[in-house]
Amino acid sequence: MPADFNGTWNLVRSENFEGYMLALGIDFATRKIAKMLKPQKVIKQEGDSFTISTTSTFRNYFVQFKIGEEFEEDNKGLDNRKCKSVVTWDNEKLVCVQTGEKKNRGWTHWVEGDELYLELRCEGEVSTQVFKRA
Ligand code: VLP
Repeated sequence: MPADFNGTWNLVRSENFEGYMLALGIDFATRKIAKMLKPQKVIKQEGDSFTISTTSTFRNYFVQFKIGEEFEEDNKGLDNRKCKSVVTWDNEKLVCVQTGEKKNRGWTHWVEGDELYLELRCEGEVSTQVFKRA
């Protein structure tokens, strides 16, 4: 039985988001705003099909995928770089590899108790975000 990510999740803490944004080349002004945000994620999971909407007072981002099926990701409103993404299961974790201009880019989601974790990776930087059920 894979983990159940369904639900509405609010950011409660984050580590090294600044480092991740720097690795992505996000400009100073945008980073100053982005690091103050408390985004909300709404995840819908039906078998191996997922939608993840991340919303905030500043920008929103939506992604839709099926496990194991590569898709074009535009990262619109984030760094706007296109990449080819694929999400797979690693036991109970969802692992996304984002192949493109940036090396070692991707993310991992997992649930621990009532918390949703998101590890964001780019080049040598790793940021961890923790969300709680709304
Ligand atoms: C861009 C980099 C902040 C910073 C400026 C905009 C959308 C997995 C995945 C969904 C993400 C999180 C994106 C963080 C990139 C910041 C606007 C923040 C709100 O989540 O849940 O594909 O990629």
